[in-house]
This record gives sequence, structure tokens and C-alpha cells, in this order.
Amino acid sequence: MRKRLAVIAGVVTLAAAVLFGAAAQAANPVITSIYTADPAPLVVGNTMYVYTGRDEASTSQQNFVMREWHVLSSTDAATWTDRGVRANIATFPWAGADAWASEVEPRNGRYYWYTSINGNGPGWMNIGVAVGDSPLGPFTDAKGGPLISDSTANSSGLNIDPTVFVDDDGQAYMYWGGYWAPRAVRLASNMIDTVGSVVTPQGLTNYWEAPFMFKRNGLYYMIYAANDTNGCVTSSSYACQRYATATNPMGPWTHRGIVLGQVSSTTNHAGVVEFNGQWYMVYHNANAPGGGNFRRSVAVDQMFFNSDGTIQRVVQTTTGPPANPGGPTNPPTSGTNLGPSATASTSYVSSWESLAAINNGGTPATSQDRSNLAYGNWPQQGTQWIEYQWPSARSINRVATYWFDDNQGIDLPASCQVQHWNGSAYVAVPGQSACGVAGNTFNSTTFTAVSTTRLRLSITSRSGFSTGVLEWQAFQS
Ligand code: FUB
Repeated sequence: MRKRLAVIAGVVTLAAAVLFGAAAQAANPVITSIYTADPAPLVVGNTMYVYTGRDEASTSQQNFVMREWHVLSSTDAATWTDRGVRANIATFPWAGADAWASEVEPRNGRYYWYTSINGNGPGWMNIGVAVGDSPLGPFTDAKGGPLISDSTANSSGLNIDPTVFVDDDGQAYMYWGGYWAPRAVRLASNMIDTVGSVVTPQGLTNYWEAPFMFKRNGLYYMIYAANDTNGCVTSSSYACQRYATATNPMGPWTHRGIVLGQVSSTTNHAGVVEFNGQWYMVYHNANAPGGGNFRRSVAVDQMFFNSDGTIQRVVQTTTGPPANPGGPTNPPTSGTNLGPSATASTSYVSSWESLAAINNGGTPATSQDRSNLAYGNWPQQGTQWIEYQWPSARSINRVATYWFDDNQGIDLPASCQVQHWNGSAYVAVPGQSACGVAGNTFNSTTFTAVSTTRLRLSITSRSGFSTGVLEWQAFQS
């Protein structure tokens, strides 16, 4: 009975916090209404989400008191909103304490939230996984037990701090581990089972904990906390972020140096993301009023690459980044939308739907809003396309797509790509940011400006579904 009451209390707390999310001003730390730690960023459509733990220790407590995870969001990387508690210990009925570092990875329109959590079984920390249908959930336990525990062969000395990465070929990888013991394993396409053996990755020099994996220009990057005094920190109670690169997602890795110096909290946990053409590092420190090693706060700063792919050391600021530095403004209403002046065509449109929907200038209320017509290609599956053609070349550097989802045969796509006609073939527009597949919003994709008469959106459906679009905007650069 006590456990059931605890679960109900957890659900009530979750609901209250979801309802009462708080907005914040541009500054570092980005949120000061609560203490937040172990940030992991994710860009979906026009929004950067940051998944964080919450530090609840009092000023006199010298240990982590962490029971829930929050989601922060921003559409300009400068102004942040706490979207409230989106998962907590009660999300995992088999666990009982320690909602430590986590990370969310999307796949096929679902969002998998990998967490460090103390299970009720033998040993201490485990890796759990919850799943939801949107970046904000709701999230539920996906597996009914730990994905990794102390019983897993060759698991880490401390099974915490998962980072999950899905490569372009669909293969997913998970790295994790504390106590100087990194581990790596492949994940099945269902994202909740491991495949093959757990291995000890090579080349992550001075690894302590907190890995975060990403890919840029075909090169794999791993940032991670180290606590050596060989250029990293002044005392091994503290940590810096080192990074390594690899040409294979399982390594071996080549250590490249320090990307974030010592922070004001003893732990150092960070993530990296590209948003509107700019790279950011999110990390935590103890700089919020009343902050400390167990009362940490998330900060965001810009991160810059050198032309050889190495990374400049991140400058920690108290101001945070300017809104969308050097990038386009976010709202789909900004700039000149060339969609309405284009002639639209498609690989297929259902006889009862209308291709005119995509460039009639509508602003849908939701992905189910047919009030300005809807384009759908049911019963086609796999890859279909829509296209704009202009009588003479237009210079374009951004599109925004509002997907149609009729909750029947048409669903949000698995993936998409913006292409242009280069005179002899359709090719991907250069330097394009993620082609977002979120529902109920415009998904903005930026790219290096192309001068073209034909712009195409290639859309690949989720298995068993067709796809649709309510509005497709193409912006003059
Ligand atoms: O927040 C608890 C733990 O502290 C995390 O799992 C580690 O990465 C460190 O930040």
C-alpha cells in the first residue's frame, strides 16, 4: 500500500509540475526556479529541448537528492522555459531512488528516455528506458525492468549516464558508465534491447563518467567528464570535459583534448547539439543563487569547430548565448514564403485530399486541422515527395513543414530530406539541419542557400503508414 501511495503521489507531483511550467530570462544558468543537473539536449523542429535531472538537496545535505527529471525548452537558445516534470522515479515501477543523468533519443516518431536509476534489485545503479510519442511525453516505462544492471556481463563499475546515438544506417549505440569505466553496446531497432556483447571502448583517455555522443561531417564525437590533474582540473574532486573522435561508432577513439574546463560544481556533465546552424554545449555548474555541488544548474553556451574538425574550448559565460546567433529567426512567419507563388506537384495524392493544401498559406492549429485542406498520399508507403517549381531560379535557405496526421492511415513520417534540382538530378540541399518530423508545429530546416527552380521534399513514411502535409513553406534567403 505504501508503494502504491508513493506512486500516486509521484503522478500528482508530475501532473502539477507539468501544468505549472515556468518561463525564464536569457542568462546562465538558464533556470533558477529549481536546481537542474545533467543536461542532455535534443532538437525537434523549431525547438531545443534539454532533459535534466533535478537537485533537491538542502544546503546542509552533502549527497544527491534526485527524484525527477524535467524538460526545458527554447526556440532561440537564449530564453528558456521549464516544461515541468516529465518523468520521475515512479515512471519505473521496478526502481526506488536516484533519478540521475539521462538522455532522450528519437526514433520513428517515438522518444526514448534513457535514465540512470537505482533499481530495487541487487547492486546499485541501472539504466532504465521510458518511451513517449512526443518530446514532452507522456513517458512510460518501455521495458518493465533495467536495460543494464550490475548483472549485465561486463557492465560498468557504476551503471549511470547513458548516451544513445542512432546512426544514419539505423543502427543504435549506447555508451555509459561511471568510476572510470566506460562501456558500449549496440541496441536493437526496438531501442529497448541490447544486441551483442558489452564492450569496453578504447581511446577515451582519462574517462571518468558522463559520455555524450554526436556526429558531425561523418565524424563521431564523444565528450565525457575526466578528473585528471594533467591539464583537466586543479583537484581531482572536480572534472572537465574531454573529447575524442572516431571514424567508427564503436571506436577506437582518438583523444582530442579538453572542450570544457572545470566548472564551479565538482561534477561536470554536458551535451552538444546543433540548432539553427549554430552548435551549443549545455552543461551544469553551481552558479545559481544558493547553488552547490548537490544544487546544480544548467547553463548553455556556444561551441565552435575549427576547420579541421577539432573543437575550440567552450567559453563559460554568465549571459548565455544571444538569441539565434547568426542564424535565421525561428518563426515560420518570418522572411518571404515563396510557397504560394510556386506550382506544386507530387508523386501521389489521394483523390479525396488536395495538393493545394501545401501552399495555400494556412497556419494549422494542429496536425489534425483540415480547415485549410490537407495533402495525403494514402495508401502509398515508403518514400513519396512534394515539389515546388518556379518559372525562374529562386534563392532559398529554409523550409518549414507542418505535417498532417489523421490518426488513421496517415502518420508523422519516419524521416524527410530537402532536395533541389541541380540541372540533371535531385540532390540534397547542402548543409541542411535536421529535417524535423514533429507533429502540431512547423518543423524548420535551414541549409546553405541554393539558387533553384525546383525544390523537393522527400518524405519517408513509418512502417505501415502513409504521410501527409498541411503546409510547406520555402523561404527566400
Ligand atoms: O547527477 C548525478 C550524477 O552526477 C550524474 O549521473 C553524473 O554524471 C554526475 O553529474
